[in-house]
Amino acid sequence: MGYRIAVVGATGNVGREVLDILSDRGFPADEVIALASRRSQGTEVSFGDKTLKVKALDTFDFSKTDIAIMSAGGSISLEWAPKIAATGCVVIDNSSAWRTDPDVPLIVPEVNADAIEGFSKKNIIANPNCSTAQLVVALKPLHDHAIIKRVVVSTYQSVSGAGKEGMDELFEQSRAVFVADPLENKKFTKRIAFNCIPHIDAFMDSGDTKEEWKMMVETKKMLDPKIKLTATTVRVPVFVSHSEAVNIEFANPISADEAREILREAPGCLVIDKREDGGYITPYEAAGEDATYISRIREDSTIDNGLNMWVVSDNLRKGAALNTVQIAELLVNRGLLKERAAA
Ligand code: 11C
Repeated sequence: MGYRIAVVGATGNVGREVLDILSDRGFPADEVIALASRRSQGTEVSFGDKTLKVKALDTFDFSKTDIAIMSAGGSISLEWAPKIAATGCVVIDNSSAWRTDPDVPLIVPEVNADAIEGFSKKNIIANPNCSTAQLVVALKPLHDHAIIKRVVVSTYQSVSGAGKEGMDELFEQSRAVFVADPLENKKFTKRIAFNCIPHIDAFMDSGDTKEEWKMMVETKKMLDPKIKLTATTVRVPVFVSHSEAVNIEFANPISADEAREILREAPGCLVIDKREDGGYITPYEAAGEDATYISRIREDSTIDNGLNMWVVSDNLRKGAALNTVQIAELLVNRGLLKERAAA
């Protein structure tokens, strides 16, 4: 027996990716429904070799739907996730709206799959921020081995993290540079073409941005509240895939060779780490792929038990769409949807 699954925000970067991944991975769905705002009603989106007509979120009846994967932004999610969840449909939410709610599990299946069991308090499961998701996939197996005390991470985040408008702005500005047209900043605060911007999301009183804060609180929630983490998040002129330079201090000794072997065996991780020209991954190569790639693993000789590494993943896939589909698969594989599907 298959499930009925709705994709909310189906016309956006992540929503389209969710539809592709549901189809590619053969998610056991009897019906997939594409939903968006009334403005997008009637738009066509692809689902495998089929085309789905987008329906309006605000008139859809969720009462016979098992799962809603929401990628429509925080304010839509704050308003709609509780209403959808109240019908008995489980919400898997991609926005930041519910991540810190103690009654909402925040899940990366390779990291904290067991925490999903608590979803029934609100019937909502949160998906982490893309820059946190790839980081915790790489940190978890190392933490299990040598206990992480502190992480210092600098990110190089692609414009697709800012949605389709972010991608359009990089494209338009790059074109304008070549033809000597004036450059317009709409989505980003400064020019992104041939530049980088050390500012993602709103500034907080501490001086950190919300993106930096999210990496800290989400890592603690999913991995270990004792881990200290500080981040500097930077937007770079790359279309897809976030990269991260990560410095880790462990409680116990761990060599670069040991870390490489542990990560080679770890779920979701792919080590590409040869100390030669091109023996590492770049964001361009990770785009469209599912893995979290790890390169440049080496000891940090300035501290005891320290390692450096370079972590790259497709932010639209592991950071968003793929992870939400993996959460949906976890619900199915653990039998957590059984009663409703049989109803
Ligand atoms: C970016 N990481 O690259 C953000 C996008 O909290 O889900 C995802 C924001 C979030 O701009």
